[in-house]
Amino acid sequence: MDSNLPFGLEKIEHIGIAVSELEPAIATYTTLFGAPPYKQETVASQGVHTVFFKMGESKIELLAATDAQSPIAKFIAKRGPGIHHIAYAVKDIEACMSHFKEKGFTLLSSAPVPGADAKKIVFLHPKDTHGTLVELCEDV
Ligand code: CMX
Repeated sequence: MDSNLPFGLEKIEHIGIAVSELEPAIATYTTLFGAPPYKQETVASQGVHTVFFKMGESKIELLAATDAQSPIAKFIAKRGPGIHHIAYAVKDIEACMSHFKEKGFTLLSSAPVPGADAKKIVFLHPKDTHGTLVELCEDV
């Protein structure tokens, strides 16, 4: 279904999975996908080490905390490892932010911030999206 551009979510860009330890998780997902990750990147501003796997158009991002203050460390302490967020590609992130703010969603930053894999990103608070953290991302 085509979204009502420029405000809609276009497609799932990736699914983020919070892991306690990166190396065993990389080994597990390398076995599952039959291929190693295509990218590893630390985003210090978000407190995350990220590792990306690709199958066709689908991407999985493993996320490990860089330190105890990381949102990933807090997430794992509270809920355990597992699916952390769903990231959706959008065409115009600023337009989406204005639109969703007007619709009553809580944006976790007032402007897009740098994300992994050459994206600018923003999160919607999970309390507004029925318990799932939503990331909007646009290619830089
Ligand atoms: N998915 C679903 N619910 C989540 C969640 C997540 N990823 N993270 C937190 N929550 C829930 C908590 O369980 C809690 O629920 P209850 O009130 O029912 O207990 C509630 O949200 C508040 O959680 P909290 O532990 O008190 O944490 P904070 O309010 O301090 O922060 C959040 C929560 C989502 C605002 C924060 O984690 C955040 O800003 N996240 C966005 C940034 C981020 O996650 N960056 C890492 C990824 C970076 C990347 O992909 O590049």
